[in-house]
Amino acid sequence: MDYVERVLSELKAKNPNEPEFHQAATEILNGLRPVVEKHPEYEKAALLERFVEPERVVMFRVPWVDDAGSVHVNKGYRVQFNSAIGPYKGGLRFHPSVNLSIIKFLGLEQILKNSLTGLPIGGGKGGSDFDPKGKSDNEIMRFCQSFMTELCRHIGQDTDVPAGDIGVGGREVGYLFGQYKRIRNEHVGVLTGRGLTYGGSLVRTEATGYGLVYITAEALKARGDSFEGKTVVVSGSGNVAIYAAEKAQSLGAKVVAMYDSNGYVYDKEGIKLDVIKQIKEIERARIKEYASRVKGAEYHEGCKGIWTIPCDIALPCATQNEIDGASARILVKNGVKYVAEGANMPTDLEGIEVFQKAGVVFLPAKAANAGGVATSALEMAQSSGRLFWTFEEVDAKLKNIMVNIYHNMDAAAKEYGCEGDYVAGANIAGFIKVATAMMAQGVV
Ligand code: NDP
Ligand code: 2IT
Repeated sequence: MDYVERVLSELKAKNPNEPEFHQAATEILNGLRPVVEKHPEYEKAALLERFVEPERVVMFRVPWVDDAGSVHVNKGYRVQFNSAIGPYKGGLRFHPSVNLSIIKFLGLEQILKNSLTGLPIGGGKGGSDFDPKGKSDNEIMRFCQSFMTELCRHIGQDTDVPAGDIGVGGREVGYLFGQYKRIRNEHVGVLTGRGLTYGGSLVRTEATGYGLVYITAEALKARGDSFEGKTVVVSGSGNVAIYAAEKAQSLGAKVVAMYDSNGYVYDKEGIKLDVIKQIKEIERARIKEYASRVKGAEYHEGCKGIWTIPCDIALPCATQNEIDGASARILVKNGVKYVAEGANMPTDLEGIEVFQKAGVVFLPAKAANAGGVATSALEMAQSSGRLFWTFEEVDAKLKNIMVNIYHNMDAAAKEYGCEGDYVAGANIAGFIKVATAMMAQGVV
């Protein structure tokens, strides 16, 4: 058993019933094998064992009262995974599926993603099994206030800076920030994704989706190609999906399908994003509505069918494990050439293998969706400096970061003998900086 296998088997034994955490750790550590072989000192320092163990896990009760006066209790989490290169940084997810395994997988990924941005941010993640769907604004506000009443003891602008993720957007960040400020009496950059009137950064709303398209455009450019005239399928219809679709369209691609958790819409003329934005961002309604508003569009119940639509580029932007081996095989059969992950871990391990064996250019989440957290770090910089940059300035920095990530992971893959394997390349490029910092800081 080599070092990587030993750490993985110990991790599974010590953390049973955490399948998503096992999956993320397997993908990451397998990619790091050439690095730990080159650096035997890492094993002596138990570096991988420390890397996969969160520095701190906070779990708490979140009681709240609904509009009818009934009392509810949800679970709250914050996993402060790794602070070697900067304060913990990562989103909060509010979704009924949230559990410790999911928050730990997201936190582990976040360490390497944040390192890849080149900015000084460590890795963390949090959330709750609270379901925001169907709740009134007042219920959302009371929940966020209760959640922050506990969380505020554990975070701070130089300690841990949360942001949004699934189910946490501008509205939730606003309520969370309001409660933090009220309890701590500090107006600081303790959350990112804030509104533009109270410390937020231009481009943060668009950043993950735009960044996803910028890095994919760089991969296309390296192969003498572009988004122009390409058929694109985008899964999800939330923050990441909408702005990925918007940027892909602006570069001349045709986005033909999107979904929410009930089903997908197919519009062979190209999805009309103003209609999607109206339904999803303003009305918070179901995507099914699209087919009743746009002539010629089709709605299909269920999500999986979206991957049977032929496309050149697939951008999974909803959630983990939305593309399994079977869906990957259909995409390949239908001629997909590029898959770039907007969501975190949307492709399962079998799906990744199918894409890589078929020669599909596969851009893994920790590189491809790093634009969101990178722009969060730019928001932190603006908050600390008490200044604001223009849209063009932030967008240019974001683009530059995504182009650099592409070339860094490409170079790392080449250097470690796995050219074109961006899963390994991204893991290696992200890990080296974290490992170097951890080694320098001693056994902590
Ligand atoms: P949103 O809440 O804005 O949107 C999520 C979208 O995914 C919705 O369309 C939602 O459908 C769909 N979805 C969620 N869960 C499921 C599910 N189990 N099955 C099918 N569809 C589902 O979240 P974001 O756009 O912010 O996040 C999407 C992904 O991107 C996540 O994986 C997140 O971790 C990742 N990400 C987000 C970043 C950000 O800056 N926001 C940064 C980097 C990554 P429905 O409305 O029906 O629930
Ligand atoms: O998965 C992610 O990178 C995010 N949800 C964004 C995190 C952040 O701190 O902006």
